[in-house]
Amino acid sequence: MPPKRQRDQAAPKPTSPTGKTELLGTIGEDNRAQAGEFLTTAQGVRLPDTDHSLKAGRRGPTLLEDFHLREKITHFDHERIPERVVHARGAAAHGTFVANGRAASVTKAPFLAEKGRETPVFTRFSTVLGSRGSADTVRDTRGFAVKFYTAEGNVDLVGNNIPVFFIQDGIKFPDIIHAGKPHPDREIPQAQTAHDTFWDFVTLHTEATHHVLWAMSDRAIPRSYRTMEGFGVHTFRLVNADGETALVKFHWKPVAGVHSLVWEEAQITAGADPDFHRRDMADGIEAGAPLEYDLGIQVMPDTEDETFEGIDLLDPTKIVPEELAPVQIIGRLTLDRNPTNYFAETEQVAFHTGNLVPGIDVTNDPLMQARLFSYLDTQLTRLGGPNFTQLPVNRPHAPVNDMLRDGMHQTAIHQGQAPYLPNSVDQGLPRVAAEEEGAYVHRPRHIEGEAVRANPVSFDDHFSQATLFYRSLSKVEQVHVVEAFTFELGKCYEQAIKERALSVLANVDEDLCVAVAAGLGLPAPKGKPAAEVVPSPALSQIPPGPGPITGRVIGIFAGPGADLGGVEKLANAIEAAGAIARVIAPTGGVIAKGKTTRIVERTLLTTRSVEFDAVVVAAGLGAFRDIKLTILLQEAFRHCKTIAAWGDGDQVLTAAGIDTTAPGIVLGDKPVKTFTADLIKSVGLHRVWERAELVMSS
Ligand code: HDE
Repeated sequence: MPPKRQRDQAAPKPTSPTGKTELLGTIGEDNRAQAGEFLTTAQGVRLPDTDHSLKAGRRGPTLLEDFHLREKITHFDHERIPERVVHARGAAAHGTFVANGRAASVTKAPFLAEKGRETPVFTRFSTVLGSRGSADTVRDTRGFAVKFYTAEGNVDLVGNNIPVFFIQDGIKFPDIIHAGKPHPDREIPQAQTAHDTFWDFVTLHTEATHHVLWAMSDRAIPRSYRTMEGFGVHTFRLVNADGETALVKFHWKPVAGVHSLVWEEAQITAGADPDFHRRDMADGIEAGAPLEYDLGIQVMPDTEDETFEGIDLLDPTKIVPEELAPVQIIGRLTLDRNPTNYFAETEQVAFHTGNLVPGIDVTNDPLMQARLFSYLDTQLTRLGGPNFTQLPVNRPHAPVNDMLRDGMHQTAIHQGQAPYLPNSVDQGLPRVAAEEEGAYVHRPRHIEGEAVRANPVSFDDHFSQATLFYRSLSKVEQVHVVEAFTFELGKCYEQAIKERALSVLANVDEDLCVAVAAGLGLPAPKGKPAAEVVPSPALSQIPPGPGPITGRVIGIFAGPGADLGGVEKLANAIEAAGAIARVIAPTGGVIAKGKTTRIVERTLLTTRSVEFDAVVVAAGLGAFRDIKLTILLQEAFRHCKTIAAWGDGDQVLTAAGIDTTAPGIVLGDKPVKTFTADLIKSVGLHRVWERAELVMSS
């Protein structure tokens, strides 16, 4: 028990930050929300007017005594906090993690090991390079940070959607980030790697090559957070109830499949809807389509050399192919609630790789070791002091009795007189726990060696897994990689950097190097790429068959005169499949036919093809022509999306120059079952890649 308050002591009343005294209510009645019906000052004084400052006469100067003006402006002046130095742009959701019990053999952490155990989580997705207001769909690595509010204390799995990293040692993090951020003289370009300094660094520093290959692949332009894999990147050490250890890599597998945008679509979206990913997540959750991921682990024996099948598990530029160590699913994450307030939750959440509970331990991966220092440190500046763990989104759901005292923004009112141990004044409390009582006891681990600034020799292999990645992709994905390299290097000004990049690619794959060199108009140098690699099919994103379409968006073009009964039927079928139907019309308002009406959700002016995973033209509009619709359909066609029409809707397609005999065009007289089934199946395949050669490759 915490020490009792002394008889002579009092403390402020237990009010909420907004002056409420009642206990937490049901949802929507949170006592931390603003209180009362009247506008007040921060001190709770009711205000008669907030539009006029207090002046000496109607035309007179403003008076210093206007406490309301000064408080309002002063608070406003300090509304912004420093944005994250990396991962500034992000969006988040609340949810639950449910363990399936299969991890019990490798970890004693109950939130992973106990079958059916439910743990509340907060997950923040992000891009790395852009500022807080930058676009969502830029080519970049995505952050995938999960805070588990476990009964044993908070655990953060601060991962990315790419399983490897640019650097092997955290001491180089400022270098890679400085190189990727906008140039310091003109502060351009924003949120992208298509510029000289990035390519200068990664080509001089070839351990980045594997991550660069992923960054130039479709992985760096996800379709949605719900279609993105996540990875813990580093190897972790799990400890079971018997004290046995295993080396483990964490994977998040999206239930909706792994899908990406195409590059042109990503670029258009950055302008047409810079909030694309956060809107998609929030809309999906609101529409009742939660984001779901299975948490999986690859388990490797904890051997003295910490390698597996010749792969150094301490090297964060290496993966363990899933074919060598299968991903075993240990639970499911469901994100089903949007935050109430962006700043309070998404902006103020503070992750830390050192937030661990018994059963999860770290390894000597030198990248991980630097992170263990960095995350705590950065919050001191970003959140203005050491008490950021007391912010509502960061508070553990386990009792806290930490002896940490005072500091900026202290909101706890600690009792007792002895914030030190050992003490007798407060009855010797709080006491330390034994391992059986849940204490995080560090496993003794043998450490011996000379103090050196050097890497293990095995870290010198910079290319073999880049080759493995490239050769494991399907043809269409390889073409995307070639085009991404050609685009990014084509944006560089320095000839020497382009040439150096080609000499790096020559060591990855000859065909890749030759194709990029051709695009740049430069000779292809010779290198020594690994001759034989065993491809890992798990690295390709092309789905083997149709998958779920949960949360995907299908646009139905239906102006006045359209077959509204059919629209209704189709929209219902789409929604029954877990997807979102949006009606597009030439102008806003409501379209009506007979007794049927339908609200227009998008107009040709407010939308663009990039909003939809498929577009359908309703019957009744055969004669309708509009250049914006033509562009919408042509873009959808070029981006290999499913296009459908029923009745005379096919005339609109033909008029837009769409070859209705091309793959991925679904036609029918009416939106009957077979029509909707074909449409849903085609969207389930994500894209009509058979069309790619016709429309996309340059
Ligand atoms: Fe981070 N990283 N990082 N990082 N990182 C931050 O922490 C850092 C790395 C990742 O949504 C910062 O609170 C160092 C790898 C995510 O709030 C900072 C190194 C991976 C997020 C920081 C790395 C990540 C961050 C900035 C090299 C994937 C966003 C603000 C040793 C496994 C979390 C903050 C969120 C954020 C440091 C490398 C993932 C500065 C020094 C590898 C998802 O502390």
